[in-house]
Amino acid sequence: MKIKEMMKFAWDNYKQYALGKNELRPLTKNGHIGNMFGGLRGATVVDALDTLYIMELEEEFQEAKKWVEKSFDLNVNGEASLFEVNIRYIGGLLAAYYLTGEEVFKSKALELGEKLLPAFNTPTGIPRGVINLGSGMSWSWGWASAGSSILAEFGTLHLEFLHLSELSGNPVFAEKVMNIRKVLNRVEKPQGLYPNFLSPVTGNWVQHHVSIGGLGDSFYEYLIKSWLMSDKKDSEAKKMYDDALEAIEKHLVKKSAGGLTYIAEWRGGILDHKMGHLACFSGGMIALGAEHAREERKQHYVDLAAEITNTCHESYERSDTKLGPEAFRFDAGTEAMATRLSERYYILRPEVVESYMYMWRLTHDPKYRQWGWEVVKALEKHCRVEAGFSGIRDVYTTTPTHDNMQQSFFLAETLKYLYLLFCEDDVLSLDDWVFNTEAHPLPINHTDFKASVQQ
Ligand code: DMJ
Repeated sequence: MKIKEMMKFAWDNYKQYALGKNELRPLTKNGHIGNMFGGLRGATVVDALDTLYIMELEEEFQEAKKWVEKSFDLNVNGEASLFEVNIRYIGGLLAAYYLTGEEVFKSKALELGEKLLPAFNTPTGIPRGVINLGSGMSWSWGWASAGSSILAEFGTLHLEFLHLSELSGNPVFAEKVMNIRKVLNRVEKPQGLYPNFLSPVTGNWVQHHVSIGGLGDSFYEYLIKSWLMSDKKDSEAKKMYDDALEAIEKHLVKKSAGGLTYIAEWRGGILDHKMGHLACFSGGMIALGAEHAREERKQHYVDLAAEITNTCHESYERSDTKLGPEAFRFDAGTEAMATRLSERYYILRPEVVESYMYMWRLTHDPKYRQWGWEVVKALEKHCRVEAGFSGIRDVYTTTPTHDNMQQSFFLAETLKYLYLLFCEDDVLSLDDWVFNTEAHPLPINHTDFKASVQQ
């Protein structure tokens, strides 16, 4: 099918021009290393493994596996993002292991997991955002206020770390993430909301900025998914999710003059009527949680998920390329469009098609497949270049400039979710798998998940 061909094209070009680098630069036909993964290389290989496997691109999967076996070096030095290494590398390796049973993926995941542990050596056990994988030294992002750690970073470790404990028999990984939860349960939440910045030294919030988009997003996602992954035993996670969603709905969910439902950002009680592309994952998250809500709330959450997904679709529909901007606003007469030049770009992000996939599985309303197909066509028209796929700098022009970057999450997430949107529901059934925030499938433990909920 078409999406499989797109994946092959993205992979083949990465392999030809950038194998062993982190991403492909499709215009200049070379590789990009960047500074997110310390000295680690091959982000696109590890992110693509499970998508290649699921799409039955057998030869390409073997090429990727061979690279992991022969060339993936974990003895590196350099400043890595704990969060990015966890969601892309650990998540990618774990999913590849669970799908194939190949030991190499498991042993690399465990070895890398060990290297992340020193980041948790702080007074509260809340990890710092940056770690040197060689020395184990860790520190906070320079841009994060007052040495704080970021909610969406330290709150997006739970799924992978429980599996690391499960596979290694070493409880330390589970202990680290259960402790994060303890700290979060202790601290007072303004209006029931979770701000984005927390001090790893005091365990207190550093700023009262709340967002379901960047800096907050996947923390909420991992609450409901932790509960699902524990086969619905981790009731603490479910309660945290239910309470957080209720507070978000009360304080952040708004309807525009034109009738579009959106989730605003909150700065110490003042609303910023803006929604980031990243926040568009929330339609899918709310859909995923809806059937497990209290009986009288179920339909309400199905409707809310559908409305948010519709708003995100509108942000695509209102652009000339039919791809959505990085952020869109609802103020001064604007509805679901970017108002600032700096927010008009699209970097092959997955969140909107992610929500289409969940909404499709929940409702089987054919419009979600139609919307997904519109995205396929737009990607082909505006992002496909001679040697791969590229992001674009302005979604509001039909002759956009390319950013010369094929993000690894395009292979891990965007193409995988599009593919699953057109598959039968039993391909990676949501009854058996949860997707980590980089779309790497992790199995739900239907038996006894030792590490998960006992502490
Ligand atoms: C991905 O790495 C993950 O989906 C993460 O949760 C958010 N950002 C990118 C994709 O946009």
